[in-house]
Amino acid sequence: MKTDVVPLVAALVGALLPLATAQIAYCPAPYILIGGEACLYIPGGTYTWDGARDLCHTITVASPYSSHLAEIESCNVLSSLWNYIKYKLERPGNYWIGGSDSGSEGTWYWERTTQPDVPKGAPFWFTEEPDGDDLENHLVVATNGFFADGQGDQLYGVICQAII
Ligand SMILES: [Ca+2]
Repeated sequence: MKTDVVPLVAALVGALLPLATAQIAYCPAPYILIGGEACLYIPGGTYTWDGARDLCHTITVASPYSSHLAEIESCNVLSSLWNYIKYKLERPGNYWIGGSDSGSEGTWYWERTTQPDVPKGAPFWFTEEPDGDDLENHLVVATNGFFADGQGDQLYGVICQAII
């Protein structure tokens, strides 16, 4: 009996694992799969945060995806993204993503959903970030690979995400 149970358990684990880890197998062009979980694209050029948001919205992708500033909620995606930017693209720098606390100081939300689901604290945010109070209300993946708050009129790179 025991010998029959082991393959059954293995089959069940194999069937459930993709659901548990939210793996994505395919991303619509020009997006690429980062960390096995997120479809991200990094256009060239630098933009204000508003300009970055508008740029992502103009990228046409196949249904059911749509394009937005990136919503990074996974440590795996953040570290994989930073390795991609630094070692593959070789373009380390500051990059806008889709978070803001412009509506309510200290409450960080995603611009697409207006939900306060932006991760808080370590290991996403760098030590003592966010530190800009009312002067810095938009979310940056900074040169050190961690979240920071930035002034929305600064010109930074852009990370877009294709989201279902
Ligand atoms: Ca702020």
